Amino acid sequence: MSSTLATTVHVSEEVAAAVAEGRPVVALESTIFTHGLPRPRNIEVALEAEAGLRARGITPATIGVYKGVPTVGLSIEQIEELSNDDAVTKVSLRDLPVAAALRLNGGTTVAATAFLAHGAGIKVFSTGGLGGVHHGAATSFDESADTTTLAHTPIIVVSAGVKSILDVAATLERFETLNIPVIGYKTKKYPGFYVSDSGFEIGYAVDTAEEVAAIANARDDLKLDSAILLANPVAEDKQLPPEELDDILARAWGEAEKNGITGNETTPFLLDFIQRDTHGRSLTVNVDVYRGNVALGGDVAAALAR
Ligand code: PSU
Ligand code: MN
Repeated sequence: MSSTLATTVHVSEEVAAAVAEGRPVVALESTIFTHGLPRPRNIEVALEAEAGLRARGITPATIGVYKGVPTVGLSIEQIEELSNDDAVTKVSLRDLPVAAALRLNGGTTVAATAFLAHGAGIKVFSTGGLGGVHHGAATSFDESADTTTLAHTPIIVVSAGVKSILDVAATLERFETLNIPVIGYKTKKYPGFYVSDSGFEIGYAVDTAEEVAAIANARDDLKLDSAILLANPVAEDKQLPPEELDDILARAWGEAEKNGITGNETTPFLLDFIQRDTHGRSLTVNVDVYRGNVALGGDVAAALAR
């Protein structure tokens, strides 16, 4: 598929060539390294994800906003610069025109990354955890734009579910309402990001990347425009102890409330709290989760290219 993006968007030559030739490409987001992970781990993780894909002959397309230019295929230098920029903005889809016009540096969320990746003709996108419905959303209205954007962005998103900081039940209901299929990779238990089982069941499980590719092809044949969510749990021996999680989450929420944290600051605040509270153990899990999703995204991109 050719690009439908305006010329103000920059698609790197490497990514444009791979897409044009039908070679496997995996999109990667940038909020994970601008707002999700602490320095210097953020940059190591971002570059390791790219290197791992390249070693398998798969083209990585890390997506973000560099000096106002929405960029599909950031260079290593650009990734380093965004990782170290204290003023970098968290850019969801609504922020994209503002960041472009005001020449901001931005880390793109799942919503903004999926939009740009699809526009560039990329079919697979790997991330850590998705945004979703926050606890208390019935009165706060805090639901990530990830859900509504994925409802009309036909791409495959590989994640380890939604972060356990969210209201998982409500988020799964939203996916149903928005016609977004959730497919478990080798499981019917919806993963909970830090833990391999959130406690919620999902309808479908697949065992191979080929099946995922077939589902995406059927979606395209049917001219449906929703994303397909591939849920890939962290291995049980690498998860955070599930019995500790509820207590950690309760305290994370308490701190957020006490500090008056709202809006798009909520997710980074909670992730940071959990990292400090677990003395970095959640960070190790976060990185393991991300590695697994990048590898599986590579498998799916390769299957689609066959
Ligand atoms: N998962 C992580 N770290 C992150 C995020 C997800 O492990 O930083 C980011 C993603 O970019 C996601 C965003 O799109 O958090 C959701 O933010 P919000 O709830 O404000 O929409
Ligand atoms: Mn929000």
